[in-house]
Order: sequence, then structure tokens, then C-alpha cells
Amino acid sequence: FAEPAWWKESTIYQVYPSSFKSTGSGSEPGWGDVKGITSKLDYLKHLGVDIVWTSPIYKSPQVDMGYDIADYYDIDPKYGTLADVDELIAELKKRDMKLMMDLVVNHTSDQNPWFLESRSSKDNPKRDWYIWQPAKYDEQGNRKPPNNWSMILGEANSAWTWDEKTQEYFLALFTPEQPDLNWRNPELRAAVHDVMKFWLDRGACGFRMDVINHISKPKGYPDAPITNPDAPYQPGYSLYCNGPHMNEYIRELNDKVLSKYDTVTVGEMPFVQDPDEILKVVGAERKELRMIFIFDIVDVDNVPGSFRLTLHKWPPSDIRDIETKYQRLMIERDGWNSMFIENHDNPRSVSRYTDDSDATRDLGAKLLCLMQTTLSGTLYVYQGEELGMRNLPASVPIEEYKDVESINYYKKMTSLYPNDAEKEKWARHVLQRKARDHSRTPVQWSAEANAGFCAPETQPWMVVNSDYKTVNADAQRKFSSPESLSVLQFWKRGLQQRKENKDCFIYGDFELLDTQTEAVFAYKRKSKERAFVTVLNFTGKEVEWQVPDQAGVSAWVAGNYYKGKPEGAVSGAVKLRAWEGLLGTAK
Ligand code: TEU
Repeated sequence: FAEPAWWKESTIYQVYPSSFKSTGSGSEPGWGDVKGITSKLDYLKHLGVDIVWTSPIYKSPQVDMGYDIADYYDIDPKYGTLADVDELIAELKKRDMKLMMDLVVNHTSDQNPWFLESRSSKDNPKRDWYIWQPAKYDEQGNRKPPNNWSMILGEANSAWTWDEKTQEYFLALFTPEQPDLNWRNPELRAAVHDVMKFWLDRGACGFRMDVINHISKPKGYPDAPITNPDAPYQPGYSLYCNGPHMNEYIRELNDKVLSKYDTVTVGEMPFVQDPDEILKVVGAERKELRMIFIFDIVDVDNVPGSFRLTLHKWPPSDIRDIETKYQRLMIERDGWNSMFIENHDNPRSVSRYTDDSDATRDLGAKLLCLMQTTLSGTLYVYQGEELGMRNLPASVPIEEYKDVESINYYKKMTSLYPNDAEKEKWARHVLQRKARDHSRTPVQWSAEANAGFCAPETQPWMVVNSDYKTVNADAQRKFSSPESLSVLQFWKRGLQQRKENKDCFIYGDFELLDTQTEAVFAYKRKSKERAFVTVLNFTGKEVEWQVPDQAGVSAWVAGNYYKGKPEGAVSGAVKLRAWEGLLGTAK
């Protein structure tokens, strides 16, 4: 069994600050602000949250919603001031809670003074803090970027941007306004260490590290393999994810900074699936990061090897197979992992993994809660997930999508296929399923105007989901029925149950109970003292499930169809209704 630690047992709640809560204390009306986070700490404490992770609140031109940082040492006026952050940290502390910051150091904003200096001349001392390369030329003498890598948030474009003044290309993997930092340069690395110390000294408990596996690019910037022969540029993930010096740079973060504090760290690591590669980072003896975000579960509906804005049909057993793989990695090989299915880069989980129609949304959200609260890994809850918030409906016009990735995708599709109504419709369909915008709509606090997110007379920066009159925190807090709990109440109970039985749910053994039934994910969690069994029907159809002998269920204790104890047989055949989930105690 894994060694106990506070950061394994903590429930971490992700705040997407622009959409969380606006008190009007920032410079922009209709934006969430830091005081808004502080104003909701009692709500979060009541839910069972230990750590608040906030997406970037630093000074930023907001090309990519703060993932383009112009000043690591100050807060964007839209969110408030440094004093507001100090107040947030103090208020968290009063409630025995902590603050985790987002550390975005694969790239900066093109408005960051580091980059302004770097691009000012070829002999500027900070020139080498970013990745500059000379142009290539084809036979006709046309200028070409140094290689064929495509931009991540707009794959029709090159990852390289030409700089007229100094006549070189710079690498900017995400958008041209987010130039990549050159981690080969030791001065740059020391500057990153300083940023980290600044925030830890101020009271942050650690960092979520944005695309930390992109920091080491391969020498010579070779071309990426051609995955789409019709596209002008190709995804370069296989080359720059987990690059040659990545582990060395991460270990240095630990030696120079992290080891001097008691921190929690989680590295965002897209496109890594090899357990040995993962263990190099999170293996207990490696001392690199506490855990990472592995993307398999959120990549489940992407065309394999392709971009996120694609649709791919997947069987429900994919969820079982993915979760099982990583449960074993943690428990049997002494690594640690994060448990998450939602964040600001993905559609809403209830819309994606279950059925978000009015009749089943509630059940789907609770099913996902039951799964997450009974599996190992540090648990991450994304704002609104605890309310079962869902994707924007198809009726919302395309102009309401604000994310740079969505905008670039729609532009690409409509310019690639001009006057093609079918293709345009398809593009809108893909965005309605997969856009990052769905998780970025304002949190629905109440049935009041603007869902209580900001003042009634203020226009929120993003459209509020039209279902807010029924789906909101206020209604779910007050909800009362003899048959069931609201999604919010179910989450609160689930988180509490997880803590009370952490020997099983956090540190316990994991045993998969069924590899055959396509629809069902069933598993046993076991400690020295006791055991639990979770059974989840991941389809909208009724399934008859044979309880296997080794399950040894003694009683059902919770389920998403029930407020109290579920009825039904504990052995033999059990009828699982659409999206039904059960939790039982076991021998
Ligand atoms: O995301 C990195 C990332 O690779 C994806 O989650 C990305 O959003 C997706 O592949 C796009 O299709 C992180 C941040 O979480 C994201 O919000 C930023 O846009 C990105 O890095 C750049 O900082």
C-alpha cells in the first residue's frame, strides 16, 4: 500500500477564475475576480474541498485566457490585486484550506518583458530565453518555417512565427502570442525557479504545471511524421512531449525549489501513456512531481493521434480499461496519480460520458461522482461539476464561443470549405460536443439574473447556460426529496465517505470484478480492515449483471437512484437501470 500523505488525501477544486464569481471588484465588469473566490470559501469548505487550484490570474493579454502570462509577479487587474490574493490565502488558512497556483512556464505571453527583450535584437542577453531559428527556403526560394510542426490551438497554421525585425522564426506551439521558452538556457531556468519561490513564499501550497512535458524540445527540431497528408502542417506531439531533458529539468525544480517546501505538484502531461515514462516522473523514489494529469480519459473521443476537435465513437468499456490501467500503476508500482474527468479544456463530463438530457442528467452526474470518489488518486473537482453542469445547447449561436481554439477551428473549416452548408453544420456540431467553451460558462449559483454569477445589470463575459433556472447551486443546496439527493448533496456525501474510508478509497487495493460486460465497470477496493464494491452501468439501457463470487457484497449502502440504502439482491443477478451506480460494503 502507498505511503500516506496529505496531498494524496486532499480534494482539489479547480476554479476557472473568469467564470467562477464576480463581485465587481476587478477592472472588468462581468468577469470573475479573486474576491469572488474568497466569497465562496464557505460553500467549498461545506462541499469538502481542501485545496483550491485557480487557473492563471496573472497579468495577461488573455489571448488564451491567462495561459499567456505577461507578468508572473502580478495579478491581472481584471481579477483584482495582489492584496486580494493575500486575503484569499489568509481566508483559506482560517478554514484549514490551501491555494494551488497555475504555473505556466512552457511559454509566456508575447507581451512579457522577457520576450520583448528577446525579440528586440539578436544579441540581446535574453535572445536565447526563447527558441529562435533561421528560415528554410524551398527550390523556388520561398521562405519556409524550420519544420512542419503545426500550431496546437489552430492546426492549419505553423508552430513557427516569423519575426520581421530580426529575420528569424520563433517557436510558439499554442498560438503566435505564446512563444515557447528555451529551457536549455540555465538563466531562464533560474528565472522560473524564482517565480516559484515567490509564490510559495507568499503562501501557495504548490503548483499545477501547465504542459510541463513540452519543455524539452528535440535537438535540431526534426519534422514530425505525416499523419494527415492533406494538411499543411503536422502534430509534433511525438517529438516534443517528454523530450530528451525533461526529467532533468523537472528534477532540478525539485532540487532548487520544491524540496525546500512541503508542496503539492501536478504536471499536465498530454500524450503520455507508457507506464515507465510516467513512473519516471511520479515514482515515489524519483522526487520529480507528486502526480500528473494523464490524458487518456479526456482523449477517449478524439480520432486517435489527431486533434481534440474531432469525434470518435468509443465503447463504454474504454472508461473501465483506462481507469484500471492507472489504478494499478499507482497501487502496484508505487506511483501516484490524479483522478479527474473534467477541466477548463474539455466539455462537461455529464454531456460527454453519460446522457445530459433532462431525464438522465442528474443520474449521469452522480454516476461519475460515484466512480471518482471510490477510485484512488488525488481527486480533482472542476467548478460546476459538483452541480452536474452540462454543455451549452446546440441552439447557442457560434458567436458565443469565445475560445481561441474554437474560433480558429471554425475559421479553418469555413475557409477550407467555403459555402459548404454541410461542413459548416458539422463544424458547429463538433464544437457543441467538444469545445473548451462548455466548461468556461459562468458558474450557476442561483436562479437569479445571470445565474447569480455577476450583478443583474452586468453582461457576463460569456453566455450563461439557459438551464440555470433549474441547474444551480442554490436550488441544489435546498433540494429536499424523500427519494434522492441533489447532485451537489450527492457530491458532498461522496467526498465525506471517501475521507471516512480513505484506507479503502484512497489507499486500498484495486480489483477489477468484470472484464466481460461491455456496459459495466465494477471493482472492489480493499484495505486490511474492510472492503467496498462499486458497480457502474455506463449505458442508458437496463443491464442484468451477475454479481461475481469474489465481490462478496454484504449490503448495498449507496446508489445514484437512492437517498438512503439501495434495495436489491447482493448476489446472483442484479438489475441495473440506465446509468445506475451502486456502492456496497463487502467481505
Ligand atoms: O493545455 C494544454 C493542452 O495540451 C490541452 O489541454 C489543450 O487545451 C488541448 O490539447 C487543445 O486541443 C494547457 C492549458 O490547460 C490550456 O488551457 C492552454 O490553452 C494550453 O495549455 C496553453 O497554455
